[in-house]
Amino acid sequence: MKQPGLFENSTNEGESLPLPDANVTYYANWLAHAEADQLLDVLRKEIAWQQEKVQLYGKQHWVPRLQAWHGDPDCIYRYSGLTLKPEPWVFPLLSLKQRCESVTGSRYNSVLLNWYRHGQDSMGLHADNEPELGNQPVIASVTLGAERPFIFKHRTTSQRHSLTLEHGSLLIMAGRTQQYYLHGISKTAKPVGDRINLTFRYIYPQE
Ligand SMILES: O=C(O)CCC(=O)C(=O)O
Ligand SMILES: [Mn+2]
Repeated sequence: MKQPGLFENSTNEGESLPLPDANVTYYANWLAHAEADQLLDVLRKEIAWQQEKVQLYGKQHWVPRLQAWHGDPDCIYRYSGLTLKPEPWVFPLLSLKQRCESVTGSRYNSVLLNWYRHGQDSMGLHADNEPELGNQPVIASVTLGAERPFIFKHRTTSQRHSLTLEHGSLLIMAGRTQQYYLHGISKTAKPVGDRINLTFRYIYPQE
């Protein structure tokens, strides 16, 4: 997966979202446009994308998107009833991880990749609050490709906030965000191109 020229001159100031009880920072154009294009292309081709099945109310359903999980060998992740064993770190995921670490000052040992092929691919409202993520995880989310609204829903007030995640952007969810909010990507009937999202996470070892 060696690709020279990725990740050049790509930094800007983050903006803090006005969400009560949360700590969310958004960096538009975190990656320069050309490198985001190149990264999207590389990930489409080089990642071993899988479509998982989950059990819901006794019925098997295809997850409406493609996924991949990379990280340190001991990072076993249980997610919506799935147990994912990681693929190893490869370029450019490792470089991207290191760049996320330098923005947040937190460490990551794994990344979940999601490929939304079209408007019918989605992710239901959920929180990244599995026990292995620990208390108040700092999640770094990189978006490439088509713009889709990212929805936050406050768990008690039900207040919603929609944020369009742009090509090459970085979203950091920290503090009490997972405790107070659900988030997700809805389906849309509009014609939209494909989108890849990467969420860098730190998984604590489980006994
Ligand atoms: O695609 C996105 O922006 C969200 C992904 C997400 O919430 C997750 O992987 O847990
Ligand atoms: Mn999530």
